[in-house]
Amino acid sequence: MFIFTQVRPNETFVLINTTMFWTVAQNYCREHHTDLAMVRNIEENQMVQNLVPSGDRVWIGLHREGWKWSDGSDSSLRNWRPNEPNRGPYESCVAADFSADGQWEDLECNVKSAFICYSGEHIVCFICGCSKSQM
Ligand SMILES: [Ca+2]
Repeated sequence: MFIFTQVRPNETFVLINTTMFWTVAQNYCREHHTDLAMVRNIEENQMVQNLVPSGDRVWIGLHREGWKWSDGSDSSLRNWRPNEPNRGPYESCVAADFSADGQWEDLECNVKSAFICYSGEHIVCFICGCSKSQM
């Protein structure tokens, strides 16, 4: 069973309560939804928080290559817990920790955790027809 919350029109966050490695979670999201969730501002952090039981930790779509989102876009939000990120190349994947209001910590990617996907679809219509592209 999925739990959804609306992010924007045509965009939702989805909590997946099965624990997986970060890269497996990313593949799962890409296969079944759009990608791991991008938490781009405090409002989106709050939406994720609404899905996650307090105290739980969930993978989000941020990783160490310049702290970019799973889709390659830069993260302007920085929401690290105090003293994070803290272990350099040993911890390259990011989880939101809801024992600390969803603040981020870097973890080893081969930790199993529940995670948040998002589903989004951008539909562009032209006179000659419609094309769908994923946001
Ligand atoms: Ca860490």
